[in-house]
This record gives sequence, C-alpha cells and structure tokens, in this order.
Amino acid sequence: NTFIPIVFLVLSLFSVNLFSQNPLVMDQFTADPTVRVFDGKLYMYPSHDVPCKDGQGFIGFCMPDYHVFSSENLTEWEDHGVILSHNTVPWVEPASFRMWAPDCVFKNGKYYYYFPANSVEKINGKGRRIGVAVSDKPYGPFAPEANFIEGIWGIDPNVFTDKDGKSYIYWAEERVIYGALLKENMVELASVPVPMKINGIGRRKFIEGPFMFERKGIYYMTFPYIPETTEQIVYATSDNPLGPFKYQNVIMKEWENKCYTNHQSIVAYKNQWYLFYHHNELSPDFDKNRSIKADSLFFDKNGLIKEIIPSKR
Ligand code: FUB
Repeated sequence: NTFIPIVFLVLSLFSVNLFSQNPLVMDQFTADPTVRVFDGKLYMYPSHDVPCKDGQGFIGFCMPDYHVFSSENLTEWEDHGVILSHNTVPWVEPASFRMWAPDCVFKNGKYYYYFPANSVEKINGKGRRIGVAVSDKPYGPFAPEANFIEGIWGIDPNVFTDKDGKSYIYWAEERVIYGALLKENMVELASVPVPMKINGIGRRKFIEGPFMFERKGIYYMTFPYIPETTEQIVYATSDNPLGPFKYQNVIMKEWENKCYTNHQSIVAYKNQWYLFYHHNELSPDFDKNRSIKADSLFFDKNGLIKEIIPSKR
C-alpha cells in the first residue's frame, strides 16, 4: 500500500510531472507552442486560433493575435493577455488573420518576439514575412519594429543562440527550412539565408515549423513533416547549427484522427525535458481550432530522442 505514494514522492523529487493538465489551456484555442524558460519560469508563446466568421482567414485558420502564458508547474498557466494583433503591427495586412507560429528569445537584456504574418506589401503575389517585437519583460508589452526582417520570406520563425553567443534564425518556406545568422541587434540578418540540408529524410509532402536546440554538443533540428497524410514531429542532428543535418527519427507520429498539423518546441525545466505540441482535442470535428499539450521527453544514452506517445486527457 505504500508503494504508490513512494513512487510519486520519488518522481516529484526529480520534478517529473506526470499530471500536467492536457490540453494546457482550456478556455481558448492555442497552437504552435514555443515554450521558453526565463528567470526560472516557463513562458509559452503560442499562436491563437479563433473560429472564423464568414469570409475570414485562410483555409479555415483564423489567427488574429498572440497571447503569452506563464507557469511554474506546467498545470496552472497565467494568461498575460494579447501582446500583438494583426491590426496593430504597421507592416501587417490588417484583418488578415495570419499570425502564425511565433518564438521569443532573450538577448542583451531584451526579449525579442518573432512572428510570421502577411505583409501589406506583396512582391509577385508573395507576402509571407517575419517580424520582430521587443520588450523589457517576457510578457510584454512588446513594441513591433516598423518593418519585417529584410531577406526572409516564410513562416514559423525560430531563433537559437549558441554557446558562443551567435544567434541564428530558422524559418520555413515552400517545403524547405532556411537558416541565417542574425546581427547582434537581433532584428536584421547577418548572412544570406541558406536551405538546411537534411540528409536521409526521403520523400516529403510538406515540411515546416523548425525548432532548434542544443544538448551536449549535438544540434537538434526538429520539425513537423508530412510523409503521407498528417504532420508528424521528427528530428535531425548535426555538429553545426547550420548543418548539414542527418535525419534521425520520429518524435511523435502522425495523428490518427486527421488533425493535419502538429508543431513542437522542446525545453528542459527543473531537470526534465518536455515536448510541447498541439492537437485538436477541444475541437474534434475541426482541426483548425487546436490546443496545446505537453509530455515528458527522454533521450537515450547516445543522445537520441525516444518516441513520445501523446498522453490522453
Ligand atoms: O498555425 C498555422 C500553421 O500551422 C503553423 O504556422 C504551422 O506550423 C502549422 O502548425
């Protein structure tokens, strides 16, 4: 009879959270989670799905703004409210509902929030750009830069700062992940964007959502990838942040119930690694209204990521 309480006690000593509430946010739809640890606290930067009204949005996605959430236990998340909206960023097409997957990083005393959106300016019909907003605090207020980052066309920005202090930005466009060095000011490119070479990945229908992290000298490029029907989360590794990468394996398989997208970030918090991702559990009949979840993530002794079976509600 004492076995189960003792197991729980041991797990809690090692900060293993078996009881995070999934989905993490229940009062609104959230997707594309980038989670960061700032000052010992988790900050979650998701995109925000809302049900579309007639004529709004793009292929069923209506994503007008961004909230930020924080937590110290993965279970209770404080909503700090709207930090940016498609109607308040100077270069963004108003009412475009295309505020897709964001990221936020800390550097030189400031928080830099990266977000994709449709720009007012179109060149040959193309307008997918990436902008930056800056704050003194992880929860804002964020002040958007007057223009998007020159040199980038695409979605799903992700920024990674290496141990030598160099920061890289990654994004996706037309089934390719690109990467480039950022200038010290974090709002301009310092190098020409290059496609990330991923050896051994095979046939792909789609690829997007890069998220890079480093552990014990291995650079992990994680991304959603569609071999057949819906996105699965996979990863490739390298000894260099700009590759070339070697395809490794699946972290989370395709959804069986045809939620077309998934989107990930991976973070260590209190001695445990976590995968943050999304599913449409709160909207089972419509996969453009998604919800963020989290599960523990483990490495094997060679640094390879073990596949995660998503926890149920
Ligand atoms: O949320 C809109 C798009 O769906 C994201 O930008 C992609 O990564 C996919 O999750």
